[in-house]
Amino acid sequence: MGGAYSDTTVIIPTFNERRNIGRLIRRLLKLYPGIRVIISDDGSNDGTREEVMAMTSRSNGVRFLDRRNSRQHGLTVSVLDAVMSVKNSKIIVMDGDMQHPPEKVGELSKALDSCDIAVGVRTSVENWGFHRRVISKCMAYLSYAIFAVQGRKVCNDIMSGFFGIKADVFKRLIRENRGSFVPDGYKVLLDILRLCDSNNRLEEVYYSTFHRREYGQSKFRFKHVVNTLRSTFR
Ligand SMILES: Nc1nc2c(ncn2[C@@H]2O[C@H](COP(=O)(O)OP(=O)(O)O)[C@@H](O)[C@H]2O)c(=O)[nH]1
Ligand SMILES: [Mg+2]
Repeated sequence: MGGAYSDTTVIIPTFNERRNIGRLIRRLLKLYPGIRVIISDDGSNDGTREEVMAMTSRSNGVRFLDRRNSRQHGLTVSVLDAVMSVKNSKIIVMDGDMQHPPEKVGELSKALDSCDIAVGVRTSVENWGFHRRVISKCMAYLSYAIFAVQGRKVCNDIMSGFFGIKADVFKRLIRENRGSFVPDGYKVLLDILRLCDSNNRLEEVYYSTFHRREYGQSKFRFKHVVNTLRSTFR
């Protein structure tokens, strides 16, 4: 398949995103000719699967990774499983609820021409309650401090779920450190930054607002805070 973005695959982990996912995929296909999209779904029961399957029959750039019967569920393991089937040289990871701007995927992809990891850095967050804001800030500062002290890679949005990475770099990290990723974690980027080499180049791509999710509810739970600590201290 030709097109300016035929070197790029977007991986979107999903759980019950029926009302968001169709719009996001259409937007990506429209903005980025030749791009591929993998929806890595953990057994949604709201019709996400049917929504995406209908699109896979219309566009061969879209694939549905059905993890319904997988041994292990979770955001991170869903991304890792998808990575191993990517044939393109660049990978972008983003959420399926329209909180990450599809308009910035192109910039992340271009950044990967000159770096190994490109992190989408949000400058503000829309509509998060007080608790979520405090938890998120505390976790981010803690992880940043621990990583900085250990001489590991850091960036201005260490908790970002929106990033790009060269496929060969990501695959090597998974092959060599599979057991070190926190499979049911929420912060796959933290694992990557903890495990990558100091010579992996990192760039940041700023975007203005982490918008409110379009439909449905966040799946963020207290256990994800614990998992983030595991990602930080491993
Ligand atoms: N495959 C998979 N995706 C998940 C899981 N939990 C959340 N997601 C997806 O991960 C993305 C981020 O989740 P979300 O609930 O929006 O988290 P928040 O933005 O931090 O509140 C969304 O696309 C979710 O559908 C999971 O256990 N498995
Ligand atoms: Mg979200």
